[in-house]
Amino acid sequence: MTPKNKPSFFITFEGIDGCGKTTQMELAFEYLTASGLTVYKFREPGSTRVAEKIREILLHKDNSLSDITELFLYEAARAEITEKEIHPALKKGHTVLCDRFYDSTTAYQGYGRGLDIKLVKKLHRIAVGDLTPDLTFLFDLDLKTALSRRGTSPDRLESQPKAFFERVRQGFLKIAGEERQRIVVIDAAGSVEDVFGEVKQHLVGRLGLQ
Ligand code: Z5A
Repeated sequence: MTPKNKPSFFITFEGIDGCGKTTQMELAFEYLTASGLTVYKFREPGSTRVAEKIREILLHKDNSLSDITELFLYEAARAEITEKEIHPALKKGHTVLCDRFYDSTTAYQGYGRGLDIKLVKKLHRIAVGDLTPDLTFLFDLDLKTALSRRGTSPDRLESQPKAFFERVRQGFLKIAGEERQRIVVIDAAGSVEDVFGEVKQHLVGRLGLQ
């Protein structure tokens, strides 16, 4: 597979936890690298020294945070990774993969916590300027299956009630419905191989791989 001349490409992987997005991002990384692209992969929150510290605060289950504090911390971590890692890689013409980005904040803090969606979206712009993913995969999965794929010791976010995750899932689907050009909804209930088959088709089409 040879990539056509594409200056840079920014791809994000979204969905409720347990949907399999991290597994799919790893496969996409291997596939795109083998296709001859220089590919960087990051995770949110995290991927810089400071953002990883913010991640610890956000996920430690002994920390009690107000909804607004939580929102600011996710956006702060995002401002860090955007300025220090994502922008520089894109400016060099590379491909960037990110495990979650601002759609997660819209879904979790906006639809999940019930914070004002317009305010949440305003903060995205303060955190990342005009950066928008070129392509977003939303891995949609029913809650029961997603929960069965999770580890055994839940972090602060994973300890939320089921109704919270149902709101988050529906929130993600609403966001995807509003941005059909950018966001591809993938049924994540199939095997790892079947799900990646679909991801790969979109990668080939959107990145002009041959
Ligand atoms: N959060 C937020 O609230 N606001 C924000 O703005 C952002 C995040 C950016 C980050 O946690 C938490 O922060 C997250 C959202 C919130 N919390 N929740 N709840 P994280 O980074 O530690 O974890 P995660 O992103 O939620 O999920 P994850 O653990 O990385 O899981 P995943 O990416 O969805 O799935 P996976 O790791 O690829 O797979 C999970 C398991 O399922 C694993 O054993 C796989 O081998 C298995 N798997 C994967 N695919 C399949 C298929 N197709 N079939 C069967 N089994 C599979």
